[in-house]
Amino acid sequence: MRALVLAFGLLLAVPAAASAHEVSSKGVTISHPWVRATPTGANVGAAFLEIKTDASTSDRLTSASSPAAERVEIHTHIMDNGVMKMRRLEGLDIAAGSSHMLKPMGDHIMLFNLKQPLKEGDSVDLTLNFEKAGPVSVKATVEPMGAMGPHGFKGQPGSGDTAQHTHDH
Ligand SMILES: [Cu+2]
Repeated sequence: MRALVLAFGLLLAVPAAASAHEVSSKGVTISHPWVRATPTGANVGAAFLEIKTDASTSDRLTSASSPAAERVEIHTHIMDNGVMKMRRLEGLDIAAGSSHMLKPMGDHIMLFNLKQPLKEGDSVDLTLNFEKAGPVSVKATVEPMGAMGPHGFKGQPGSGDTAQHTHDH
């Protein structure tokens, strides 16, 4: 089933198949979850992903959790007197038929008190809790420090990523 869903996602994503990596539940689809690698000693990380909804589905992200961190919060960035600051959100409303991108300098998921540094190439389990869709669990890939997008973000064709995501297991 999982392989089927992934294969379907790849079909839809052509020609950007290199970055197909998504999980759906009840009209909500999470695409390309990723986190940034953290330096030794850092105990805070950030996760980014895209939340898409079907035309008839609106939902609200109410919380998130991860075994990799003690505490997980939904954050946004706001401008305060010309200074970019992070602010915690109680939730994130996603309108029907929309795509909401959590990305660097925008809304993001913050991981506090990491149990260990996030290493490039690893993956981190992340569960997003939606009001209607319920919990949606994804594996976020750990991208290099300073990355501004998920693997394949720049659309590199034929990256090893494609084969990896079509594995049937
Ligand atoms: Cu934050």
